[in-house]
Amino acid sequence: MSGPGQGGRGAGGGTGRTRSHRWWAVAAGLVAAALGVAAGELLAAIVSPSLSPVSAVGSVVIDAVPGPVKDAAIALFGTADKTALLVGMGLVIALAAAAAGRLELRRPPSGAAVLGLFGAAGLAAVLSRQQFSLLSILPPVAAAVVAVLVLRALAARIRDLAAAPTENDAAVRRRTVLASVGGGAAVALIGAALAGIARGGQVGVTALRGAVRLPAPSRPAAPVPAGAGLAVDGLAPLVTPAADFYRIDTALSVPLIDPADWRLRVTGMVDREVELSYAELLAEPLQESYVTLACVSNEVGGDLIGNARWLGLPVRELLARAGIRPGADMVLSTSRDGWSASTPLEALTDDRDALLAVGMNGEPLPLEHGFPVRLVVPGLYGYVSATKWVTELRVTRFADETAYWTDRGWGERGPVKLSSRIDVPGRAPVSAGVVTVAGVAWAQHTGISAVQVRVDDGGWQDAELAPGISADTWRQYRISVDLAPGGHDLAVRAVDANGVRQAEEKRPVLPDGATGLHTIRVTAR
Ligand SMILES: Nc1nc2c(c(=O)[nH]1)N[C@H]1C(S)=C(S)[C@@H](COP(=O)(O)O)O[C@H]1N2
Ligand SMILES: [Mo]
Repeated sequence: MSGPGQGGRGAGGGTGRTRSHRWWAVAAGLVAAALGVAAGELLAAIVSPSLSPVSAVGSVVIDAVPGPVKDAAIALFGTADKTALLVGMGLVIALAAAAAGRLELRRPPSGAAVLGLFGAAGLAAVLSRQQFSLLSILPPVAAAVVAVLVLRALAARIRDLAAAPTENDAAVRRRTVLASVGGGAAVALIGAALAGIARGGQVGVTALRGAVRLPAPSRPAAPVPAGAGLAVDGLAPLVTPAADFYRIDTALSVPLIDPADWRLRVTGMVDREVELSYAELLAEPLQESYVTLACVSNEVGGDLIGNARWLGLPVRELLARAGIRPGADMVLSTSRDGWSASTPLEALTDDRDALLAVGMNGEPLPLEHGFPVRLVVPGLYGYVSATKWVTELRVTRFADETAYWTDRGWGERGPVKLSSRIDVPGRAPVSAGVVTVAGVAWAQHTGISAVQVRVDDGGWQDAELAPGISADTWRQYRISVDLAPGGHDLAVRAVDANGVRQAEEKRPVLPDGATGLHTIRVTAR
């Protein structure tokens, strides 16, 4: 065999062949990056499923992007925001990997250096996470080493091919390149599949959740009054099925918690610290209540709101057991993944049903909604109250500590704003004549007393208000209006139990919730 240097670079010189070498280089870059990512994810899955470098980078991105961008992403992608982020990350990595392949072919080892940089970014991301441990360094380092070595090896073979002195040599070397690139791609696929399987932690916790037997509530929820759920097609159901419940959190991969390992600690300005296991919590007298949970990022008319039946222990009983010291005015709740919320103490000690919840609609909490235990506080937006995967309640003072979103410019107090939404009619044109308008209105912990609908510049008309479950839940309304053929603007406004009317002034979701009236344009034919 002649030496690799013999023909010199570009010996095969024809533009067609050079172009095909470039494509091989792109493929080499992609395969190298894929193998690196697969190796890192596989190792992470084996070491600890919560240490995936991809998730760590994603979480850093989530924490780093400015609030308004995050809000825009939520508005644009809704609950698919995380899939969108992962797809975006995949595209960035693929583009960089393709470029790295080309670079490595022309100017080694600059392409390998690009992949090394990506590994370093993964390492930095892992190091910045809360759950940092020495072991967590391994996956990103392994990913970088694998990617760099594979790229160097593949690029060397492509250069070999480019330098083939004869067509015969070229044919042999092309087969070598094809076999290594193809083989690498196959191994990457298998590795990714194995990582998915090893991530079976998720499967495992799902099984543990399936084994949980929730106790019957000592204090069941008051029965839903007859007629509270109106039979109108397209109207949000009175009780939101868990599968349709909006999901908002900063956790790229759902924290996987074995209920047997779960502990809640009550700490801070207390007379005695209290610790509670899941079994102990289930043995407490639990109560059930319907609470409508809303996100502060919900735009007027938006769907980041849902109503569920929650089973849990009133937080005030737990706090009473710990004994609150004078001067405290806030409880900082922290989740397993390091997220936090600052809740006004009085919302957790007054007579409202603030719950340390284990159940949602009669089932253990879904993994995405906080399994095994979360907080639910009527009347407050989720960001200041609804900590999922909660592990600590620290009694403290607003003056001393801040929480995840309040650190990022959101209001310190987050009472839910009185609001209402039109669900029906939807976007499709309606037949002119009598048209049903229906939707929901909410003023958690205060209650709704009236809902009114306006057609174009007409007067406000009282809608039929369905009976409510409690002041903590939304209420459905319905009204028949007469629409002449043509376009019409429909608006809705609610009045709360104190007679306060929903604010018409348009305000954005930042810093403490949107205001304004939900208005829709309908075409009648
Ligand atoms: N651990 C954790 N809990 C969290 C969050 C989070 O990012 N992490 N987001 C909060 C926000 S902003 C909202 S609106 C509610 C949403 O709860 P859901 O996803 O069950 O609807 O969870 C709250 N609890
Ligand atoms: Mo939220």
